[in-house]
Amino acid sequence: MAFIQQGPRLAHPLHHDRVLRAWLHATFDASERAALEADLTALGDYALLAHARALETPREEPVLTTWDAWGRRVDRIALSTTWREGAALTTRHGLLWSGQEAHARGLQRAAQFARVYLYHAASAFYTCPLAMTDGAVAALKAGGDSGLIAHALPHFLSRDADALWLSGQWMTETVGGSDVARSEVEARRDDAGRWRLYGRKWFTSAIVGETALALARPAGAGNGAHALGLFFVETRQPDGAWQDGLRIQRLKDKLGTRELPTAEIELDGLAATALGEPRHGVRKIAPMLNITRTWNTLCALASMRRALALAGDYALRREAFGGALIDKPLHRDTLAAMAAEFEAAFALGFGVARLLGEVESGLADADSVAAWRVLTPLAKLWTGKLAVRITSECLEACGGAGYIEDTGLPQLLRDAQVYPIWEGTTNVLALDVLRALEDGPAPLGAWLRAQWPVQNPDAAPVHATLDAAARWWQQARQERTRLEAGARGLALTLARCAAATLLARAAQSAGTHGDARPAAALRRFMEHGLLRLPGSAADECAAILAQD
Ligand code: MFK
Repeated sequence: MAFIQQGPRLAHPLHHDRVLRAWLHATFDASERAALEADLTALGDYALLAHARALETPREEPVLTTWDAWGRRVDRIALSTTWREGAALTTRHGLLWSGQEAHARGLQRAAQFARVYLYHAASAFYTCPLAMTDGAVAALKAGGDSGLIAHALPHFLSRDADALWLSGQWMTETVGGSDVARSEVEARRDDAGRWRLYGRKWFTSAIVGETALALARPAGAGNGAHALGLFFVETRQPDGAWQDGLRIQRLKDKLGTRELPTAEIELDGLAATALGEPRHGVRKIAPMLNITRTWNTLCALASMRRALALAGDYALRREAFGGALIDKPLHRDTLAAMAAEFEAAFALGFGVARLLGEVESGLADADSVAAWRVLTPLAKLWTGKLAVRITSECLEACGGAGYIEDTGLPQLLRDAQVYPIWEGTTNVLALDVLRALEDGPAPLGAWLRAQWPVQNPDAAPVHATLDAAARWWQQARQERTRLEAGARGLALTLARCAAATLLARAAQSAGTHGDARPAAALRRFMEHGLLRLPGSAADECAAILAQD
């Protein structure tokens, strides 16, 4: 009989993820773990089901129907099965509400993001509107409008699927998604004094959300970010029809995340509520950005983990050149190199999630708050890039099958390409790191040093790299162009130092239980190098780019 290769099989994402299990063990006490277990197991079960379904059924994509048969404008969006299951799973297993529960040690975000990590790869990016809804909770809380908070938060954090509201984040316009200070959508008061929005939003994920936070410029307010307001809108009328003044023009034809209905919309008098004075909209939406960037990080980790799990399983099943792939030294080395990078990224991503909970609970001191502010964009930018690299390499580890659609593997790479782009590109986030590092990298360096387990020999190269980063910043700060040009290198260096530090803590904790694997991952990660600062050749950009 002709040879038929077995495809990779997905093991239970909770029971067979040693990195996650060790982290759960190190973070929560036994009773907390027992309380979490039911949700995490159910989300892992769902991941298995969704994976099998995706392989067996034709891929679904959202469909926009603009007009009904009788000529009425309806803008109806038909969603995929996974998306239709999203609200029930979210509310039942606490994808949103668990992040706001009080916890004596501020671990509510850690518990929430463990759920996100298990759900994401199965969710067909239903996690995108969840991220934005979570961000809207933060922005509304920071805005302090008690009426609006009482109106919206019980829905955002509902445990009842029928009561759940999702929120969009309407920032990006035709002028772009990075320099949002140029936003053109206008806010005007109507005769009754009510704000109404006019103009086009060019990229609105989660268009099916019942609400959104929108940046808009009050008429006559002038240019720039300070002259933008932040507005809360409700998208639906009580009977479920769209509000007057909101039209879905088309769904975006994206490289990946194709089950996610991202839309272009036209606003023609949509009623809106200003969050406080309609000024400083970017400052007001910033709390949302930091939350969605944390989701981005955890979702990037989840995608990496899924790709590594499949490539790892494939290496056990695939025989070539007289033996299993996993026994081929070079293939094993390639997988181990990726796994070490992933394990370091996991330590950083979950470290940021945990820190977020401590900050929000008022348990973090000023140095930790400052560290969290910088670590959030660092984690997002590094994990976003790493997800593309790792998913690409995992496809290659499956050979030609990795390039064939109905193995389900190519989608991993297409989807991963979104992580470095949305919620701030790598370069925009590197510049945000400069913004957050006001006094340079030295305070973050000091905070990281304090996290190291005592007398750990791996600390020395990390500390030396942090010193090098601080020296580079001292020199580069004299010349803004140099500082900006090197911002990505600085950010990647700091991200790797932070990841090494947090992985060292995980390794120490695992070591007390006789588990030497995280320590081995740390050594391998350090071997890949920490330093990514630009060298002197970077000053020759203009010469390199010059054309005849
Ligand atoms: C599954 C996963 C999840 C996620 C899915 C989401 C899909 C959504 C798709 C999209 O919408 S993609 C488009 C996403 N766009 C962005 O994320 C925006 C990217 N651009 C930036 O982040 C720019 O850095 C920024 C718009 C913030 C720059 O604007 P400005 O006006 O040049 O910034 P400026 O003047 O430096 O900052 C304005 C204020 O905000 C300052 O405060 P003050 O007014 O008090 O001085 C800043 O300190 C503050 N700020 C900016 N970024 C902040 C921040 N504060 C805290 N945290 C931050 N990250």
